[in-house]
Amino acid sequence: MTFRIAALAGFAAICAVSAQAASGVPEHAHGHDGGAAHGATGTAGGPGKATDVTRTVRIDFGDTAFTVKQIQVQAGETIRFVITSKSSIRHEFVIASHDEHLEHRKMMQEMAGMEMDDEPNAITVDPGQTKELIWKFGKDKDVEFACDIPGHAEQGMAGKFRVLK
Ligand SMILES: [Cu+2]
Repeated sequence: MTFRIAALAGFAAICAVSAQAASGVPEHAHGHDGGAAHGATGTAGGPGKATDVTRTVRIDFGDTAFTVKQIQVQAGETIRFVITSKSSIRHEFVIASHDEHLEHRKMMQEMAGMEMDDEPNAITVDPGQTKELIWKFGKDKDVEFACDIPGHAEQGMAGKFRVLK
Protein backbone atom coordinates (compact mmCIF):
# COMPACT_ATOMS: atom_id res chain seq x y z
CA MET A 1 0.00 0.00 0.00
CA THR A 2 1.33 3.35 -0.87
CA PHE A 3 -0.92 6.38 -0.22
CA ARG A 4 0.82 8.73 2.15
CA ILE A 5 4.03 6.76 1.96
CA ALA A 6 4.25 7.28 -1.80
CA ALA A 7 3.12 10.86 -1.42
CA LEU A 8 5.88 11.53 1.09
CA ALA A 9 8.44 9.88 -1.13
CA GLY A 10 7.31 12.17 -3.92
CA PHE A 11 7.54 15.14 -1.63
CA ALA A 12 11.05 14.21 -0.57
CA ALA A 13 12.02 14.11 -4.24
CA ILE A 14 10.52 17.58 -4.79
CA CYS A 15 12.45 18.90 -1.78
CA ALA A 16 15.72 17.50 -3.06
CA VAL A 17 15.19 19.12 -6.43
CA SER A 18 14.14 22.43 -4.87
CA ALA A 19 17.18 22.47 -2.63
CA GLN A 20 19.44 21.99 -5.61
CA ALA A 21 17.79 24.75 -7.57
CA ALA A 22 18.85 27.80 -5.59
CA SER A 23 15.60 29.60 -6.39
CA GLY A 24 12.84 30.06 -3.82
CA VAL A 25 10.35 27.25 -3.37
CA PRO A 26 6.83 28.34 -4.26
CA GLU A 27 4.36 28.09 -1.38
CA HIS A 28 2.19 25.55 -3.17
CA ALA A 29 5.10 23.14 -3.59
CA HIS A 30 4.50 22.16 0.03
CA GLY A 31 1.25 20.41 -0.77
CA HIS A 32 2.33 16.98 -1.85
CA ASP A 33 0.89 15.37 -4.92
CA GLY A 34 -0.85 12.23 -3.74
CA GLY A 35 -2.49 11.70 -7.11
CA ALA A 36 -0.37 8.79 -8.18
CA ALA A 37 -0.93 7.03 -4.89
CA HIS A 38 -4.72 7.15 -4.95
CA GLY A 39 -6.54 4.07 -6.08
CA ALA A 40 -3.66 1.77 -5.24
CA THR A 41 -4.61 -1.31 -3.28
CA GLY A 42 -2.19 -2.65 -0.79
CA THR A 43 -1.76 -5.48 1.61
CA ALA A 44 -3.52 -3.66 4.42
CA GLY A 45 -6.73 -3.08 2.43
CA GLY A 46 -7.89 0.09 0.77
CA PRO A 47 -10.15 3.13 1.04
CA GLY A 48 -13.76 2.17 1.77
CA LYS A 49 -17.00 3.55 0.39
CA ALA A 50 -19.47 5.18 2.77
CA THR A 51 -22.26 3.01 1.32
CA ASP A 52 -20.36 -0.17 2.25
CA VAL A 53 -19.84 0.74 5.90
CA THR A 54 -21.16 -1.97 8.21
CA ARG A 55 -19.74 -0.70 11.46
CA THR A 56 -18.51 2.46 13.10
CA VAL A 57 -15.58 2.29 15.49
CA ARG A 58 -14.90 5.27 17.71
CA ILE A 59 -11.40 5.84 18.95
CA ASP A 60 -10.25 8.65 21.20
CA PHE A 61 -6.71 9.50 22.01
CA GLY A 62 -4.97 11.47 24.69
CA ASP A 63 -1.40 12.69 24.63
CA THR A 64 0.29 9.31 24.45
CA ALA A 65 -2.22 6.56 23.64
CA PHE A 66 -5.34 5.53 21.78
CA THR A 67 -8.26 4.32 23.91
CA VAL A 68 -8.03 0.90 22.24
CA LYS A 69 -5.06 -1.35 21.60
CA GLN A 70 -6.69 -4.01 19.45
CA ILE A 71 -9.66 -4.01 17.08
CA GLN A 72 -11.17 -7.16 15.67
CA VAL A 73 -12.33 -6.93 12.05
CA GLN A 74 -13.54 -9.31 9.36
CA ALA A 75 -11.55 -9.63 6.14
CA GLY A 76 -13.43 -7.57 3.55
CA GLU A 77 -15.25 -5.49 6.15
CA THR A 78 -15.63 -1.75 5.63
CA ILE A 79 -15.40 0.28 8.82
CA ARG A 80 -15.91 3.94 9.52
CA PHE A 81 -13.39 5.14 12.09
CA VAL A 82 -14.36 8.21 14.05
CA ILE A 83 -11.28 9.59 15.71
CA THR A 84 -11.51 12.20 18.44
CA SER A 85 -8.54 14.00 19.93
CA LYS A 86 -8.51 14.71 23.65
CA SER A 87 -4.87 15.60 23.41
CA SER A 88 -3.28 19.00 23.64
CA ILE A 89 -1.06 18.33 20.64
CA ARG A 90 -1.48 17.19 17.04
CA HIS A 91 -1.57 13.48 16.24
CA GLU A 92 -2.41 11.28 13.33
CA PHE A 93 -4.29 8.06 12.74
CA VAL A 94 -2.73 5.87 10.07
CA ILE A 95 -3.75 2.39 8.89
CA ALA A 96 -0.96 0.36 7.29
CA SER A 97 1.05 -2.83 7.52
CA HIS A 98 3.82 -2.97 10.11
CA ASP A 99 6.54 -2.40 7.52
CA GLU A 100 4.66 0.49 5.94
CA HIS A 101 4.34 2.13 9.35
CA LEU A 102 8.08 1.84 9.91
CA GLU A 103 8.75 3.36 6.51
CA HIS A 104 6.23 6.12 7.14
CA ARG A 105 7.75 6.90 10.54
CA LYS A 106 11.15 7.29 8.95
CA MET A 107 9.75 9.73 6.41
CA MET A 108 7.84 11.65 9.07
CA GLN A 109 11.09 11.99 10.98
CA GLU A 110 12.83 13.38 7.92
CA MET A 111 10.16 16.01 7.45
CA ALA A 112 9.28 16.72 11.06
CA GLY A 113 6.91 19.62 11.55
CA MET A 114 5.67 19.53 7.95
CA GLU A 115 1.97 20.07 7.33
CA MET A 116 0.46 16.82 6.03
CA ASP A 117 -2.57 16.50 3.83
CA ASP A 118 -5.00 13.75 4.73
CA GLU A 119 -4.78 10.59 2.66
CA PRO A 120 -7.18 7.64 2.35
CA ASN A 121 -5.19 5.75 5.00
CA ALA A 122 -3.94 8.65 7.11
CA ILE A 123 -5.55 11.60 8.83
CA THR A 124 -4.06 14.32 10.95
CA VAL A 125 -6.18 15.25 13.97
CA ASP A 126 -5.70 18.52 15.81
CA PRO A 127 -6.50 19.04 19.52
CA GLY A 128 -10.25 18.75 20.14
CA GLN A 129 -10.97 17.73 16.57
CA THR A 130 -12.99 14.72 15.37
CA LYS A 131 -12.26 13.20 11.97
CA GLU A 132 -13.42 10.18 10.01
CA LEU A 133 -11.65 7.61 7.89
CA ILE A 134 -13.38 4.77 6.03
CA TRP A 135 -11.30 1.67 5.41
CA LYS A 136 -12.00 -1.64 3.70
CA PHE A 137 -9.88 -4.43 5.16
CA GLY A 138 -8.19 -7.01 3.01
CA LYS A 139 -7.16 -10.49 4.07
CA ASP A 140 -3.77 -9.47 5.34
CA LYS A 141 -3.41 -10.06 9.06
CA ASP A 142 -0.52 -7.67 9.49
CA VAL A 143 -2.44 -4.42 9.78
CA GLU A 144 -1.82 -1.81 12.43
CA PHE A 145 -3.06 1.62 13.37
CA ALA A 146 -0.70 4.20 14.78
CA CYS A 147 0.32 7.80 15.04
CA ASP A 148 3.54 8.00 13.07
CA ILE A 149 4.63 11.42 14.32
CA PRO A 150 8.20 10.86 15.59
CA GLY A 151 8.26 9.18 19.00
CA HIS A 152 4.50 8.78 19.39
CA ALA A 153 4.06 5.14 18.37
CA GLU A 154 7.02 4.24 20.56
CA GLN A 155 5.27 5.95 23.49
CA GLY A 156 2.18 3.81 22.97
CA MET A 157 0.19 5.42 20.17
CA ALA A 158 -0.17 2.20 18.23
CA GLY A 159 -2.47 -0.79 18.06
CA LYS A 160 -3.26 -3.83 15.97
CA PHE A 161 -6.16 -5.02 13.92
CA ARG A 162 -7.06 -8.65 14.37
CA VAL A 163 -8.29 -9.65 10.91
CA LEU A 164 -10.58 -12.68 10.91
CA LYS A 165 -11.28 -14.61 7.74
CU1 LIG B 1 0.77 11.27 17.97
